[in-house]
Amino acid sequence: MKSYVASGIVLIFGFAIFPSAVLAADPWADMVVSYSPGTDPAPGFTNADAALGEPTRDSIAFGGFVISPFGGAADPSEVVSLGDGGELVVKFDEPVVDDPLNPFGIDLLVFGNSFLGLSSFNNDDTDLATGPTFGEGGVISVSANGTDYFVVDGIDADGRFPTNGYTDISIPFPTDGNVPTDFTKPVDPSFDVTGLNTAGVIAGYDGSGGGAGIDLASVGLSEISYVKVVNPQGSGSTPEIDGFADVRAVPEPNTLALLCVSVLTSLKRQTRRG
Ligand SMILES: [Ca+2]
Ligand SMILES: [Ca+2]
Ligand SMILES: [Ca+2]
Ligand SMILES: [Ca+2]
Repeated sequence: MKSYVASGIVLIFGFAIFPSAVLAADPWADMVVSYSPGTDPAPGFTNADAALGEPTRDSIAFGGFVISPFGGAADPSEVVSLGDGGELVVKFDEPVVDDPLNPFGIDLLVFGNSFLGLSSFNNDDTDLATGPTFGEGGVISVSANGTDYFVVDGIDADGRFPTNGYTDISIPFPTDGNVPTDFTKPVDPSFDVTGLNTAGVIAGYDGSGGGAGIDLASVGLSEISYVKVVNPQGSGSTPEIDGFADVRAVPEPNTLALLCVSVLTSLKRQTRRG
């Protein structure tokens, strides 16, 4: 009887507090539908599966380093490149939903290997973000059915905000991190990095792992399962893609309090019954 009650509790907590975690087996893209490298992708970076699963936190390139907003993923096992005219289409097993409880209205995150400009390279707190993000474009479009795609205007796939692996870093090029960021949490789109040192940038990320944030409402869709990234012919750049994430809904404090009350009430009921 006790074990029955215990599993009931887990179920209650799971449904009450992490509804999207229960629905989504994992929040990352699950399948490559198609990949066309285009002309002259970054040499060797043509493994499309690199865009599936969790974005890169620690790169194995150059002997290994920690991903920060100042240095992105750089190994062919981590990112896939789109040459001139290249195109990548991925699919999520569970739909990405335009959930009103998603932070800043952002529902989908696309991760590239962009990085922030720096005023100097002392690798300490005197190095300041100059403002611009060094990305390489990539036009994002989304689709519910895999046939009808809607272009997301003004948001580059390999652009703002650069990926960050850990919240406890204080220099631009750290060799280690202990507290992982949340790749399902968007950065506040109004955050301006200009003039901030690493600690300031990390504080502004507020635990997020970065990524280009997309509000599905902006294209009039309530949910999508397919994401396409195109490098238009003649763009002059070669975007890299690291991964895609379904943003995790965050219940408002009032909702959370109510859920806790209801969980406690049902626990009491179960205890009485047992
Ligand atoms: Ca998934
Ligand atoms: Ca939204
Ligand atoms: Ca890039
Ligand atoms: Ca990846």
